Order: sequence, then C-alpha cells, then structure tokens
Amino acid sequence: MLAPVTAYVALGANLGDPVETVRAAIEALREIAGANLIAVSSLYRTAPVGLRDQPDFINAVAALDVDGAVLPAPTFLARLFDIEAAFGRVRSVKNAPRTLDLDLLLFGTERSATSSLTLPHPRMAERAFVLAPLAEIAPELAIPGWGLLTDLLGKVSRQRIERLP
Ligand code: PH2
Ligand code: MG
Ligand code: MG
Repeated sequence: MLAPVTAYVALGANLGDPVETVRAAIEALREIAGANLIAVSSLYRTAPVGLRDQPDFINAVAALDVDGAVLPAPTFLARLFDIEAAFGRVRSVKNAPRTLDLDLLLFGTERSATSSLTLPHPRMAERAFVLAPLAEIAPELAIPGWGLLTDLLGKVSRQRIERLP
C-alpha cells in the first residue's frame, strides 16, 4: 500500500447482543480488502443520544489504513454499508435502534459534503460516544475544521458513557 490513508470508523449497536455484534463487526472490518485494521478502542456502554427512549448502545472506534487508490472514500463507505447489511441492519427512521451502525468519521484529512458522504462526520464533534473511544486510539488527533480532539472532549463530559473492562 503506497501512502495509505487512515480512516476512522465508529461502531454502534443497541439491539440483540450488542457486545457480540460490535466484536464481530470489528472482525468484519479486518476482512475488508484494500484496508488494514490498525487500532481498535475499548467497548463503551453509552446513553442513547437523540431518541432517548431506546436501549443503551455499545460503541467503539476502529482505525484502518486504507489504500486510497483501491478504496476511495465512497467505495470504502460502500464496504461499511455491506457489513451493516450482513448484520441485518434495516434502515427505518433516523436514530432508531439498530443491530449495527458503522459511521465513517474521518478519511485522512479529506473534507467532503456530497449528498451521500460528509467528511468529517457532521455530528462526531458533539458525541462523547465517538470522541472518547477515538481519543483512546488517537489522542493527538486534530479534526479538520474543528480542532483538537482533546478540546472537543471537554465539551461533552456530561454525556453518560462507561468503558467496559
Ligand atoms: N447513534 C445514533 C444516535 N444516537 N447514541 C449512542 N449512545 N450511540 C450511538 O451509536 C448512537 C446514538 C445515530 O447513529
Ligand atoms: Mg450513526
Ligand atoms: Mg450510520
């Protein structure tokens, strides 16, 4: 892989056995051709953000080195949707409970705002369930347009999240 791009992916699940689902989804990320899984955070139990009346989520963040020639961001995103589909994700209402949600947070320093892909992920900076696991694997990270991850984390400290042992 010549000059790989580091992509960060958020994993979330709150139906069925979400711990098992997130663990299995991490293994599925490992199998993506043209990408190498390089880091995975701990799993976190997190209070639902948005639609409150649903079970707690299990969340984590993974980092992958991606061959941008084989897998440009939209193609990489399509691989993530394939994995969601394989885990039985049905897209109903926005923010509804889900068996597995994979969100592309960052693709190197790429910024994009197409109808199908916004980079960085437009809501990542306000979500402790994304920022805390991300800080675990990339503490020095700066988010294009928003600044240092550690500064953003300070602003979401009231959201309930608990790192699983
Ligand atoms: N995902 C959402 C909406 N709310 N809340 C938590 N705690 N974790 C999530 O992954 C999550 C959420 C939309 O994708
Ligand atoms: Mg999501
Ligand atoms: Mg999603």
